[in-house]
Amino acid sequence: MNEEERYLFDLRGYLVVEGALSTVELSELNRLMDSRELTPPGDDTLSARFGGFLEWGQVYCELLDHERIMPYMEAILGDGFRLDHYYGIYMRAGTESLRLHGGSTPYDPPEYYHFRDGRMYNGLTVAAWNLTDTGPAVGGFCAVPGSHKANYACPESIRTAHAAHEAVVVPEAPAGSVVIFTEALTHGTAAWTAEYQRRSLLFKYSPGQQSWSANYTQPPKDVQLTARQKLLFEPPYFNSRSSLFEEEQG
Ligand SMILES: O=C(O)CCC(=O)C(=O)O
Repeated sequence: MNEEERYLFDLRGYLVVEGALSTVELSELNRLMDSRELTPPGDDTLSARFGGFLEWGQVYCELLDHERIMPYMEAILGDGFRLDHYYGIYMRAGTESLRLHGGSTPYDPPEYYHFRDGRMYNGLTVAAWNLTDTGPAVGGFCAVPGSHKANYACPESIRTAHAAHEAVVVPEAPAGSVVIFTEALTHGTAAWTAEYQRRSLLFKYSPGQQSWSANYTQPPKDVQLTARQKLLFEPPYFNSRSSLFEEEQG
């Protein structure tokens, strides 16, 4: 994470890292998803979710600790973070928006953004891999930049206007990019209008000592994980947590 990225993440609460996936990775992820022949998404948000993709193959599991996100996650969450839960979002033309949620105020204990002793501390943090383009012309992830530090609750007028409000941004995030955001940010989904499917894979990480979810996500049964990937499935605790960044974790 370079100086500019760190500044922008602190300022806005999210970052778009373009070109994080190679063209080979991107086409393999899309090919495997095509091969699953999922029930197409409908109009409502619930029908626009899918899960279980870590079972689909190595290339999906490699996203768990992909070399392009690990330096960002270390800076944002510190060492020892864990996979809290994960799911995918797919949308078709007409799939509805998801309400704006999150934000610094009112305070939500597992979803925080703090700054102490010269570094940031984040609660639940998301790496959302885009397998197709999202952005202002088509919909997808949207957020109120800076709201992870807001001292007032997001007004109903902004929630209602949603992506039509000037405070809400739908960032350009091309296929192959990863959108990293703190759940302390007020964010949601802008309705989908493109003829192609939206395909985003959301990996939600918590700092090592906490869990947002009541269930601890289990590793896939049929895919061999590296030692480091296995560490991401450790339950929450703080003391003597193994480093994700020591050489021997491979
Ligand atoms: O559309 C997105 O990427 C945001 C989704 C989201 O906020 C959620 O699933 O809770």
